[in-house]
Amino acid sequence: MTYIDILKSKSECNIVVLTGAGISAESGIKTFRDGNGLWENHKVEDVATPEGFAANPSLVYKFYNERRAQLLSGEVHPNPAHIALAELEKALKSNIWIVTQNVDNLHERAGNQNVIHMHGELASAKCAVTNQAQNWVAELNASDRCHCCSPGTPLRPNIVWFGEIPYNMEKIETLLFDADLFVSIGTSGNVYPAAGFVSFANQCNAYTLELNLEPSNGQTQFAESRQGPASELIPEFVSNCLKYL
Ligand code: BJW
Repeated sequence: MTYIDILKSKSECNIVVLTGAGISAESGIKTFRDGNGLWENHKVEDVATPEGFAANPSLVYKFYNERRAQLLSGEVHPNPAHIALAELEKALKSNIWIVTQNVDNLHERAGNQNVIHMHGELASAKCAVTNQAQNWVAELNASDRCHCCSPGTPLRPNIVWFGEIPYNMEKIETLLFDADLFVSIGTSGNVYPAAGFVSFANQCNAYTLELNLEPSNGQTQFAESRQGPASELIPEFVSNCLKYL
């Protein structure tokens, strides 16, 4: 059996797509685990933990300022994988949700509206006290203040770091519970809770499909796994969905 048999058997199909850094790689955004445990030459614990931020806030602001600037520079654009998923949402209306671990905004720029950013967003900052988020496209520095407290308190990047609880977990669980098809794209399966979604989707009787450049850590848990670049695999997947749904 393949996912095409599932598509053929359903008149309506609830699809949940989990995306990771691999879907944005061909847009020019580096993935996380390509550089021997270093992200842009930094140790993970220095730039992606609350402890790292407390120890050296300037380094962390600079790290995310550079990544935000790259994202908004005009050099980075949605690639054919993002664009295909947006076409699918347009055709299926409310039956597809993208749960992304990515902090870029390429799904939205391609046209998807049903997007959940479980690890936060680069183009946003949040109050370090209330956690209230606000759009942020400029440089973010220790002197910037929120609008929700009086007097304003410092803002931090709106990123979920290690040890923090990802966003919208209840909504994600509900979507997985109702899913007929769970598709994991461009993620190594190293980081929880996202790495556990395949197991939960299996328990909820969804068909599970992995589309990744290489087999992920959790590959054996998927009913089906296909390898290749997202810019090829995703347009092919979407074209089959549009053909059979
Ligand atoms: C292509 C491609 C192409 C390349 N086409 N494919 C021990 C056991 C279990 C869990 C833990 C544990 N110890 C600690 C934990 C928990 C911890 C964790 O998982 N740690 C692991 C490292 C072990 N997790 C957490 O702390 C999370 N919080 C949490 O668990 O809270 C508890 C809780 C949860 C739920 C309910 C209640 C309580 C928080 C995790 C936050 C992760 N944040 C980051 C950093 C964001 C900052 C930033 O962006 O700088 O998010 S980590 C980083 O990894 C980032 C990513 O979103 C995430 C996932 O990475 P991803 O997307 O998979 O990227 P890569 O690079 O790993 O893989 C890319 C893949 O693409 C590869 O496979 C390539 O082959 C492929 N590829 N080109 C297709 N063209």
